[in-house]
Amino acid sequence: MGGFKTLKSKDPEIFNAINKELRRQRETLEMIPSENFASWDVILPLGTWLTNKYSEGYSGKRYYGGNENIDAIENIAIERARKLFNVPHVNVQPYSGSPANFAVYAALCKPGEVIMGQNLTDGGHLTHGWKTSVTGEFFRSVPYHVKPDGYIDIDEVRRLAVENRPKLIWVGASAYVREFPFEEMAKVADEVGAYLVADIAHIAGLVAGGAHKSPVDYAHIVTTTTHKTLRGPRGAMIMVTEKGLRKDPDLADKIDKAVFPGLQGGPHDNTTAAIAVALLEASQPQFREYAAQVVKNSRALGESLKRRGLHLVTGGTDNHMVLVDLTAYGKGMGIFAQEALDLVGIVVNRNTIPAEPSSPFYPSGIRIGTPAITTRGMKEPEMEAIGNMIGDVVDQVKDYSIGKDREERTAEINRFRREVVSNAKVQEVRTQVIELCSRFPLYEGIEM
Ligand code: DSN
Repeated sequence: MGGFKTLKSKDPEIFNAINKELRRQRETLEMIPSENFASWDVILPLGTWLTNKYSEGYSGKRYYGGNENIDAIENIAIERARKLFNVPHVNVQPYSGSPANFAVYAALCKPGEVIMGQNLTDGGHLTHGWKTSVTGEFFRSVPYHVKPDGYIDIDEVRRLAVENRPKLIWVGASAYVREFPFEEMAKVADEVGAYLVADIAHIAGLVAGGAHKSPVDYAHIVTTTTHKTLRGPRGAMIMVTEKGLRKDPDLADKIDKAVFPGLQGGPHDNTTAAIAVALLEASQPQFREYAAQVVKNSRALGESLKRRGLHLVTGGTDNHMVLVDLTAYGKGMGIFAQEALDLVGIVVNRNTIPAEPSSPFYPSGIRIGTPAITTRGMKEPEMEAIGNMIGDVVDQVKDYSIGKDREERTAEINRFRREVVSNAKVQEVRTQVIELCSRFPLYEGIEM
């Protein structure tokens, strides 16, 4: 037992794909802000026999026998999360971030009630009421926006809340580079009697590590995924705060019932164990250093990009990511930058920017994050170098355009794809990326 030997001979197709993915992660700079590298100790429990068990229900109240070890694991995960985030109640069973957010709706809102969240193209998340998510269909979604300078428009939030009397207001986003104004958002929510729910999926590790203000004194509920800055497995948690219990003493019970039996069946116990390990890691002093370095790196990267003439939304960052506005070169340029960067091994995602002039599929920016490369041990000097590499690559795509209609766009993207593969600068930067990655080994000693 153990190792990959049997998988290699039994299922070479899957073995090879997993092996190639390990190589890809080692030889590229992973800069999607929502990704990270979980430690081997976090990864291990995921591939164990814990995956075999059914545990519907909660600790001490399961619908299946044989759950004594699962109860112990879930209790440990809950206790660690309660301590780390300083909250009285935690549910560690949501399968991932979207199901966690759906559970919050299920606990608090009836279909048709008003909810508010940061607009998707202003950096918000699909599950905060965007029109193509069921959350935009089942509830009356009143989105709020960022101002032209990229900061959340609190005056608009207040005006919309007073006019529409939402049941729930989300604070938290997928592409927001400044500290979230938890206190101001709480004042608005309290004024109109709404629940304030902080979705800290992106910044959970920064909050745990003391590098971002905690929402716990301001929000009634906090949701998070566990695999982003928190560096755990793919999973999620819902936390109920003291403030939440003061507003509604049954809130913890409502959340638990919404997760199970409301929305889910058996929890993924292998994930719960891995979450527990990640929470242990996040409570160590080294994790505080990690969280602080993520932000230092993000700031250093931003300064390096600015020196290369690139424009950052809000002019900088307070957290783990920067958002580059490429409109100086035309609208919808994100696709060219993302694909050229992919070729050199700098993995980012194209993203909308405030007042997006194009569309979510052909947006005008790129989002670049430092959580994963900081886990590899990179610091400010490497950020300076990466900023220059990104500057060099973006220089190569400036003269393409997405055209004025679909036909022109297809022709231009095809021309770009033909040309970029043989671009000498792109090839040169690819070599630099490989060299940089080789100095910061990933999953050392793991061979397949
Ligand atoms: N919106 C995804 C991201 O930030 O990458 C997470 O759901």
